[in-house]
Amino acid sequence: MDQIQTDILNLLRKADHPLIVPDVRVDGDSIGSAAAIIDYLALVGKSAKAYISGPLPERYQFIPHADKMTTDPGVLVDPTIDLLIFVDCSDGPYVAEILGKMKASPSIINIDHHATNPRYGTVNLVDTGAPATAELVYQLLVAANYSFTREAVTALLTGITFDTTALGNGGTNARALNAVADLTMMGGKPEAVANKLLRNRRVQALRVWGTALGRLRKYPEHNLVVTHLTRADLTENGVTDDEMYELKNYLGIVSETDTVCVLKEQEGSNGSKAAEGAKGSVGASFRSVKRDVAALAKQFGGGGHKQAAGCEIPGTLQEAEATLLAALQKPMP
Ligand SMILES: [Mn+2]
Repeated sequence: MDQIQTDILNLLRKADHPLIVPDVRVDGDSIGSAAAIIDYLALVGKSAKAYISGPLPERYQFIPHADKMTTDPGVLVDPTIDLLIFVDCSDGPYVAEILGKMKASPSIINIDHHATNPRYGTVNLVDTGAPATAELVYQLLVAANYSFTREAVTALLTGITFDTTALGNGGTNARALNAVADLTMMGGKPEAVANKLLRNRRVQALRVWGTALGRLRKYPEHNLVVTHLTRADLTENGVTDDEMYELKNYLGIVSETDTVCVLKEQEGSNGSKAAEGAKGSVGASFRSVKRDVAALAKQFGGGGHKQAAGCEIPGTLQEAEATLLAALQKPMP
């Protein structure tokens, strides 16, 4: 066990009122990592909750300990909180926002695998070689000699499966395969997790995927393909943003170009008004093989991983695409 793991386990064991805070983006890795830590804390006699920024989307309802994840900001003002555990969170302003709402001044554990993590913790377990934060939590629990429950196994498989798109994307490495093999030996069901998390899409949602696929535009000079989704695509078909989430990941896996970009009108942007020049913004998600899309996203105030990143670009869909193409003309800063 290394020193950082020892320090984290000591803080977890010492804490009377720990609170877990997954990243502001509720996703399989942030939620799976949180669930595994809740599970471990229960074993050492602590009933911990996780504070999440928004309700759990339907497809995450199967996550163990979902009942201990709350959107109630009231949990943050509890003056007895003595430990915060951030997982998968490289978002400094979000950490500051959470701390700003608190009455207590707890110790902070920071477990993450993003290169852009600002290391805001009392203890920072930040490892960009990890395929998922859940893999770091897995290593931590191995170091703790934890006898993994079925719940912890499912939670950790969820994190790794999500971030590696079922061991299919560029983030998949030996550590991912090792952890998944080990968790499978413990009785985990990676196929079942992948089905719940990444497959089983509703036909309505797949039709909208089809619309987006039909709009693919290739920019060979940038080794890039771009597509877009309007708010109307979603509302007229009765599908949610969450149901579109995997589109960029599958495009990233199956496209011949280096980089894929999915542009999506943000909620609150009105397509027709935006077209008339009113304010609006576009979410841009990137997946790549070689290009550093984290650096690209950072130019627009976003971030992420080298091969998977995102940002928000002001303007209409057309304007956002033009802005993006202009940024690619220039050499990277
Ligand atoms: Mn992650």
